[in-house]
Amino acid sequence: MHSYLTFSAEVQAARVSGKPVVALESTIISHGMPYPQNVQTARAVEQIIRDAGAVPATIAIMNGKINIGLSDAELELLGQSADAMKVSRRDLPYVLSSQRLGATTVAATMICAALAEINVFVTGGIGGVHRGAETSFDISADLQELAQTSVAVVCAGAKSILDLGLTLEYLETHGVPVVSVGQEEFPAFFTRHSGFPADFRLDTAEQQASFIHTKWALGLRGGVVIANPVPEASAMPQHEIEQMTVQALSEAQQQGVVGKAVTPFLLSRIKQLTGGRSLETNIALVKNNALLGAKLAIALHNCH
Ligand code: PSU
Ligand code: MN
Repeated sequence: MHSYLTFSAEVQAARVSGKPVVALESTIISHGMPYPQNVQTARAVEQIIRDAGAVPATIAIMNGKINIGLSDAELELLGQSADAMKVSRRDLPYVLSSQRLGATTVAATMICAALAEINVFVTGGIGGVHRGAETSFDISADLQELAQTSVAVVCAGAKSILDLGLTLEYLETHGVPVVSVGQEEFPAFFTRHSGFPADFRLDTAEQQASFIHTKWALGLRGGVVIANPVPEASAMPQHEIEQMTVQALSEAQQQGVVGKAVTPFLLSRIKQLTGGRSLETNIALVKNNALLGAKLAIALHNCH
């Protein structure tokens, strides 16, 4: 096993006894939600996975190591630290070699999960092709990672701060299957509807696991997007989100926000504009994804 990896006692025990493990990202903790809701949510999400019979492994970079599973103190440190670096693929060698504190994005969490032989990963929303990418070239490294790293990513779709049509086109070009759960449509994170169909609909964990197992058994490397719509009762009104997204996008442009700062800027601005409501939606959908991820990890475990 890779010398940069270090496992929590809980995850190490799961590896020894062969229990299914579910990876969780940490940018959602450091850059996606405010303290203390971020730490509370991270703990609640881990507990949902345990209660469903799998083992949670929140991933972050600390002291030159990739931590697979965090202790309570480590989770608290990450949740409170103002200077945790947002780490995607290109940032991994820097954060490790400089011994900085790093929170992993979807792309970096997939890389670390694969190194640790974990094949199911739960998050809120994936990155994608940004609106206006034809001039900004802003396309999340998450999409390239999905193209090449063999981890199933459970999410609630992607936020409409992105161009969801172009995001789906990009995934198609790179051979990444997009599977919706319980509906035909690709969900848009805060809402269940994007106006775009997913590639396939698979409602049960067994169907999803069989699909993923088949992909990898064929030697087709790369990820699968499992898009699990936010529960109806927790979804936000479509027009409201769209209005705030347009405002946040224009502010980002006026203020010259570029590069890796774009996504955190938009997420935090939308959070402010919706008051606490978008945060409640965000927490509900991550919990909903955690349950699905645990069931999927168990079903995939039984495929082998
Ligand atoms: N989208 C969300 N919530 C998030 C992110 C995206 O709805 O927290 C985070 C994830 O960590 C994702 C990253 O991998 O932002 C994408 O950033 P970028 O667009 O800079 O690649
Ligand atoms: Mn970007």
